[in-house]
Amino acid sequence: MNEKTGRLRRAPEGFLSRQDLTLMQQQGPAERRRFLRGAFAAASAALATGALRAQANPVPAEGGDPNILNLPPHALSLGQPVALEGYGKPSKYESNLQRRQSPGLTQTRQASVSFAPLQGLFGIVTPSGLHFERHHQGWWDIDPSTHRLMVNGSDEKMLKRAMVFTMDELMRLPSVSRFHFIECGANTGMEWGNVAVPTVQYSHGMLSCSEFTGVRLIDVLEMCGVDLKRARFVLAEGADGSAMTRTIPMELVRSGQVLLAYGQNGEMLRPENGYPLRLVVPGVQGVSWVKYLRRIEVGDQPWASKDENIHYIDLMPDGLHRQYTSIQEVKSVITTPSGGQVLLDKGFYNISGLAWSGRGKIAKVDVSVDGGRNWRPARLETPVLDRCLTRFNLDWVWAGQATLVMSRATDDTGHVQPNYAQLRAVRGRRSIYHNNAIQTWLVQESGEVKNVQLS
Ligand SMILES: Nc1nc2c(c(=O)[nH]1)N[C@H]1C(S)=C(S)[C@@H](COP(=O)(O)O)O[C@H]1N2
Ligand SMILES: [Mo]
Repeated sequence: MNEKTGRLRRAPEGFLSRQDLTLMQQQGPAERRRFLRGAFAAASAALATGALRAQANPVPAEGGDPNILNLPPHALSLGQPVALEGYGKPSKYESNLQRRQSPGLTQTRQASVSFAPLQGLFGIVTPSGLHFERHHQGWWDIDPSTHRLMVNGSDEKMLKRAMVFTMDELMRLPSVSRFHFIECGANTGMEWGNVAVPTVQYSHGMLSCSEFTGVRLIDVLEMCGVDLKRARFVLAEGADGSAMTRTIPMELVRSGQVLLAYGQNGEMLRPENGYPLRLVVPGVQGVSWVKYLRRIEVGDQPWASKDENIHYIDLMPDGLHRQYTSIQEVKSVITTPSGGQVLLDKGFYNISGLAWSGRGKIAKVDVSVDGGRNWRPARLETPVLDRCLTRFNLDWVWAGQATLVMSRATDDTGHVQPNYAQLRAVRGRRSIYHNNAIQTWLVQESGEVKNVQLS
């Protein structure tokens, strides 16, 4: 296990031989199950014999007769009592799993970002305390009893009744819960020119996924008497000092996907993620998911706000900037093995990663362990949801030589994740936003994993 970058599990020694595993890779799922059963039986039989006994529990007394087993303290006395009240925390042994800032990336800690430790997460949900953070002017813990959402039109014709809602009023309305990913448009932005960061936390960690609960924006606009023939865009405005205003096309709102969200993973939003109210705009770059949401305006043209003119625009090879490219295109990354981790010995490993698309569901993820010459389909774990992270896994036997591992996702609209050569041919190398290129990790002979790019 690598101290800084999180966990990597390792098969006990003598667990499966390399020949066995190569054989296993060539077999179908039924044979694979039989094979793993057999291998486990052999491993547990081995536990009874000397070498592996120290791993068993109870443990032998130190310096004593190895055949007399002493019970460990946690089997001899009472455990911790339940607290009278309290909020649960992770095990102290998991204290390395933290969201982290990239040292030197930003000049102030208010206009900054912390990255989610993707290398240490399972499944698709990001624990709320590990959700990445991106603030343009620091975060706030706003009193929900004083917070208000105003809904107005840019003129009277757009919307019959401008309204102001309290949180209590919003939470009385019909509510929906949906799992979605949020990815900052600048995720992987440091890697446009060359390899710049060592780990998946820093290369892809401006990405998180939660179950969001809230009210459909379209329902609230209809309460206010929106004229859907005139209204073509909405403006979302945050209550922090960053003047974070974003234009969102009405088609997305009409589809019922855009939410006024107050819930995240079963509880209220975390302050860092916009408590008490944020916009959820599935598939669209994070900047449009306005936090501390205080106002929605309905209009018939884009507002061309600061963050739509000087930021979150794509610098193209001809030197011009492209605006309003807000969809997060199909993308994937292998989180195990990934940069900064170390494989302790050759043998069986579960390659695992995440795939997502701002256009729909993930249809397929292919994995290559030879630098992109051959590809094998990974298993997509359920649930596979619309505009949501999808977990993929693949059996792999590392033979101990230098190996290039990479993943390539395809979504259900047919979009395929590009490699760097393809992406740079269209977008150049000097952009910041919307880098969805295939990520390559080099497993070195030493077992150390490095971030690399294939030209
Ligand atoms: N009010 C407000 N909303 C905001 C921001 C902000 O600074 N202020 N940052 C935006 C950006 S750039 C991103 S990527 C997401 C990040 O959401 P998170 O901090 O919950 O991960 O929030 C967006 N919404
Ligand atoms: Mo962002």
